[in-house]
Amino acid sequence: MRTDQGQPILLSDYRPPDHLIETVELDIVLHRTATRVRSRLRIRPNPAGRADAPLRLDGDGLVPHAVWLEGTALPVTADLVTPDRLMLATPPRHAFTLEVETLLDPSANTQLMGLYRSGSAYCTQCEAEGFRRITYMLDRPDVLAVYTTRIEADRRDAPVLLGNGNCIEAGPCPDPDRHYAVWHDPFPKPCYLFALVGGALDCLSDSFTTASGRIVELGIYVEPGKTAQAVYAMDALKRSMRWDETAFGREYDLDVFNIVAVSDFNMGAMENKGLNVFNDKYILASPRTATDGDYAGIETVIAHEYFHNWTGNRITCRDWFQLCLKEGLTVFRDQEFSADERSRAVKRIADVRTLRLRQFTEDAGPLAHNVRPNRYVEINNFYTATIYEKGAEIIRMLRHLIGRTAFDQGMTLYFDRHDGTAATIEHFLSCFAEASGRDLTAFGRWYDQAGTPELRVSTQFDAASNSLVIDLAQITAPTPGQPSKGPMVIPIDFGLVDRNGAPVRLDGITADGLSEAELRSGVIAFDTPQRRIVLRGLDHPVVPSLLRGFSAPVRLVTDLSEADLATLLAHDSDSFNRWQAAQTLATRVLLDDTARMRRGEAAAPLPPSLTAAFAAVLDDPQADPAFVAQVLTLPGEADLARDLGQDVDPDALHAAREAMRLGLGRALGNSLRRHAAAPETAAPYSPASADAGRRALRNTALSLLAAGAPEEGQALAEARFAAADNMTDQLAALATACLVPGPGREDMLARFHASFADEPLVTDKWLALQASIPEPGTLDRVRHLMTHPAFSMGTPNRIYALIGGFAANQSQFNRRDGAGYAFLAEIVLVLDGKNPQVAARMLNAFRLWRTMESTRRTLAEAALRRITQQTSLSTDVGDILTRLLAN
Ligand code: B3K
Ligand code: ZN
Repeated sequence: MRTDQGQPILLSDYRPPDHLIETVELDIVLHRTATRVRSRLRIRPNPAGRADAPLRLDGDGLVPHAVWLEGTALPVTADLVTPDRLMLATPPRHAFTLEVETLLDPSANTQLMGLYRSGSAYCTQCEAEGFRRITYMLDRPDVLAVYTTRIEADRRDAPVLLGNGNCIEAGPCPDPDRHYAVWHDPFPKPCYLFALVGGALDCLSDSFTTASGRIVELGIYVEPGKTAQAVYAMDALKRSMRWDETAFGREYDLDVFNIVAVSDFNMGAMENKGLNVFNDKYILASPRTATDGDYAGIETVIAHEYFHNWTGNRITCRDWFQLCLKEGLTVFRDQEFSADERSRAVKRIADVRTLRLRQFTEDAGPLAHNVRPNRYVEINNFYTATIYEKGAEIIRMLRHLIGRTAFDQGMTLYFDRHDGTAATIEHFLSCFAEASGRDLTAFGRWYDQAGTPELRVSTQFDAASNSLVIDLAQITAPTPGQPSKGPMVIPIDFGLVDRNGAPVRLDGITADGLSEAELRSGVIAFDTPQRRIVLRGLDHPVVPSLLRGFSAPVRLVTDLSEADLATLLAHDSDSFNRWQAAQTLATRVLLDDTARMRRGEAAAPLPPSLTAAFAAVLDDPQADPAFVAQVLTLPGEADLARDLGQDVDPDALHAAREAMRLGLGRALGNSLRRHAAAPETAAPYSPASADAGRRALRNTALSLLAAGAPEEGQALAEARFAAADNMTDQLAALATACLVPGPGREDMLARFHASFADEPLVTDKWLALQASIPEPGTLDRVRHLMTHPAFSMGTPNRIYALIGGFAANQSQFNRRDGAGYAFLAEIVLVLDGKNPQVAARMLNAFRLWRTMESTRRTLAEAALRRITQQTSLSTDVGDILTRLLAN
């Protein structure tokens, strides 16, 4: 445990380091329980720091053995070194060398930070502050050093030895059972990008020739026997490398690029320079074991980590407050990559779904924070949807506002100017201000003001004057620590559609309240609390299509009529807004029905206009199947809960949503049947997006059909389950079958598990699916599954699947008797002693507890307070708890 626990770190306290570290030479002798690390640091005073400052290196639970200053051994006393820091009160005033030897036990490292064992391999995770668990260091991202790493190990224990950069030497040790490798990374980097791996791993090799002709050796290392499952990841890697050259002009810069897949990993993957380490969930795929969604996830994460080589590694962050500088930008880049590789419209819809589910929900509760926080207690708790997803939205808005040309110029300027440095948001924004000639000061508020702005729009067509009046208003509700908010610069991409669905050209109309540039570009830069826009010269009524492509991360509240929304759903040239119109129509009905259910009434019959609108999309032979599947997927229960905002009864929400699924299932039965029963193509499985889209529609139609006609749906699901030649269809069929209680589903679950008992990643699907069943028996089922040999509290993937799956099950986690809350509290307490990062992540399930109706709210609070009673909570869990419970 660290001693600086619980002390907030403030952005306003930032000072440049007093010392710089030029080189780090590591000599690491791997051993399962006693790894020896010798570190040799070349340190010099920083001219930009304080003169005569002491040197304080960070450590975290280290066992120091010896320290040498300029070759002379120093006595290892507590003045000099403790497990958590190494201090030289009066370090030399010139450059000097400090050597330290520490001893580590990788097998005992259950936090999975620093050096640890996963399966039969040694691996590391250093971001954010894991390097200090390996050796003493100025562990901050603005200290950039050149690393050389010698790794030695028993040949049988670790035949493969990998490090950052290029391998410059390798060979046998004098003891013939041992060998070593030396890796050198010429690019100065912060220590959070350090990595090493050792183990018995198989390698899938390939190569890539960069635009300028450099040949890069590519390797993906996996557990023995699994290279065939890394083929798709390799393909995604090569496509990512090419795309970054064409889209951003960025080439790869080392002779090798290695990826290692491990099965114990706290998050998705890590962008260590030249040596990415991945959760194997984002590498391994075969048609038999991975769904279309898994393939898409692999493509995204491979691209994301690869793109970090420029946005994150070559240009890193000055301090952790600037985390979105690399994360938001890199998410934006991976989203663009996937949009180019797949259907742009469908990708945008999927990204916005994620944004709303994860980020809007975070923004709506006690864990809301700025995209650039100004304070943190535990930085690991800030790898959030706000930093990542909202961070990416800011970049997207910037491009909307200044246009593609200026955006591209700004990016080039950023790469040229800040390569090799640790930068800030100000550095980044000023490149775009220069490139566009615009003042981006007000826009910069997106980084420093939390909360999701609500954009209210009311529209009125005045037939007498042939004009459309649009009133815009924006308001952002208070968030923790920010009681009052200023207006944001909201880019509103807009167009007009006439009542027959034809687009209305903007060049024939005049406008009040819109600048020439706004009218020409079709993007309103709405930056005041209110604005009235009057569009004149319209000879017939029109429907405004606002926020096209979801041009800003705001909650749009419109007064458009059902008929207008139906027009947009049927005809808007912007696919996103077509989908959005369907979501808005459905949400209105769902929230009305929820209120009805709470009054003890039944759901109202579905409005015929709604079923007609859905039917039209479903029956459109021209429509992209993936798009149709998105339209048919109703807003989730968590989204509806967030939209309600208070006095939430998850049972009523669930019932309302099920009632609508049943209604749609019945009303659209014939069309759904046609899609659901559409024969499979004879072609072998391909994860390509067109094929995936067809499967998505077939399976979504099946699920909706089963809601309206359970017996028929169940029979179809069972048949598909048995006949499927790929995991996508098989899992979708199983999920549909799981909604109907009875021996049928239990039998399918058992068969599924038996076929994939030796595939941990498929076991995760099996666990998650059962945890998501919206029935009161689910909690007992989850408890029972925790005793299953396939489950382990030591493996994050298993925990995310079973416990995380349950926490996402709105009606069951939020059970009215509080048993779901009590269960999660129990789990958090057990996990905290083992892996605080994962424990803190699980605690996030409580982020909307205050919006629940009062019985649940009281029970949730009691569960949270029970956790606080535990002495010796980790900083990670303590920080989240404090914020969840703050008034
Ligand atoms: N940068 C890592 C995340 C590290 C999380 C540390 N708790 C992965 C990524 O965003 O690419
Ligand atoms: Zn990232």
